[in-house]
Amino acid sequence: MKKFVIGVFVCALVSACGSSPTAPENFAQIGGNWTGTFDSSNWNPIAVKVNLTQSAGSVTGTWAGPTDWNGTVDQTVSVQGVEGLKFSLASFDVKPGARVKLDFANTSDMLHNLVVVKPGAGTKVGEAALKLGLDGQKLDYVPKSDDVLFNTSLLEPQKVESIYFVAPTTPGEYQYVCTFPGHYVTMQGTMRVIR
Ligand SMILES: [Cu+2]
Repeated sequence: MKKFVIGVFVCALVSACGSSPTAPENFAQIGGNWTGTFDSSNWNPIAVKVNLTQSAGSVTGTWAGPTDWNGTVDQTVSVQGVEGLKFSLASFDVKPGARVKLDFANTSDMLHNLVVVKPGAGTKVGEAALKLGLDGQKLDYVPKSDDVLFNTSLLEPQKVESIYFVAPTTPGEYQYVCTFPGHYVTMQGTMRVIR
């Protein structure tokens, strides 16, 4: 999995701050303070992610999304990881092929991610994450699997991350799951792709 660092967060706070971030091909020029990584093998229709950091109630870092989206997002969805090992939404709907911005906020005091998987694959992917063992942490507990469609990073408490993806074109009941070991048992939801 190829990852590019596409920015440096809060340069002013880092003494060894380098030159300003350069957006890779296909990416909008982004100003200000921000950080992000994206997985080039996951470019359209897979998620592009931007990590945003929350401080004093405000989110630092903005991004209009992939350049070829021309600043348009068809749908924005906000989901939180909440206390009690749950997602704040049991389900949400997206249209087939929609350009989706998904804001994931971890408002609990545990580590969480959000992994969108193929229909029916939530538990399977959760179990695969359990078997990652010592490799799990560096993979954000996301197993390498064709069942995984889009995912956020593993977020510490009070962190926010937005990912951008093109929804599957095939309608169905996809699932999202937190793959931090053991959480998949209760941390699952349904992303309905529906016309
Ligand atoms: Cu979790």
